[in-house]
Amino acid sequence: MSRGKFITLEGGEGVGKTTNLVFIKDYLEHHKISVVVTREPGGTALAEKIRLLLLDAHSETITEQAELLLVFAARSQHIKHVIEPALAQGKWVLCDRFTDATYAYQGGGRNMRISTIESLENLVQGALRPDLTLLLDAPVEVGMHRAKKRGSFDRFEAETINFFEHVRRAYLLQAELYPERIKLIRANQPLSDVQNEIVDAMRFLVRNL
Ligand code: T5A
Repeated sequence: MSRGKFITLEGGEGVGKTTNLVFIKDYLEHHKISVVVTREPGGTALAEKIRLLLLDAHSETITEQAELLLVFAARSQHIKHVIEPALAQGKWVLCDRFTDATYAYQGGGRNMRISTIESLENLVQGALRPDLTLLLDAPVEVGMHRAKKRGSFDRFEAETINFFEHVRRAYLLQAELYPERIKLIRANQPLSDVQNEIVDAMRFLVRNL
């Protein structure tokens, strides 16, 4: 049995990752592909607990190092218990955020050293990298406006516009560094146009089945 494909969705707050995850799952299943949908931080019982630690506001400040290590601790559980087993069974894994988010938020937003993130990436993931990453990009205000409609903000969403500008810039830099893997999707368009771009970006993976 051939190994499944690993697809990740990335982008700043409120750009439409969760909305389009459902669309992509339906698209792949229409092509008779068995899909596991998951998310980061999270995806296992323990990793979901770490997600709560990361997203909830606490009276004790979380250091930047602790935040980075928590993200990778959750990722380690997720890879071992969900992602790798599914790929080995020939299933495709569709993941709402992965390590590009760490480069964007902890690298760009928190200004942590890229070499530190790279070391943890290699330690935790070995050779595992996504086969395709769809980077939904929109101006920060557009995403924040959409996210606001949902109500209260989590610990990241409460950050400044400046923080999210750095996050966006770091995501775009990742796309420049890995043009083969990361496909830029213009998320500041009507949903149907966003989804047409997504289908175009996925076509080569599906065609090669
Ligand atoms: N994090 C995560 C790190 O710091 N480091 C890491 O390594 C990782 C993995 C996770 C947080 O953790 C941080 C980053 C994050 O802050 P999350 O819940 O995964 O949080 O991420 P959020 O960005 O908070 O998720 P959101 O649900 O806010 O955003 P989505 O999923 O991008 O947006 P979605 O689909 O919910 O859409 C938002 C609204 O916009 C509408 C939707 O209907 C919805 O109402 N919408 C559109 N409206 C008009 N036109 C379109 N094209 C639209 N597309 C969607």
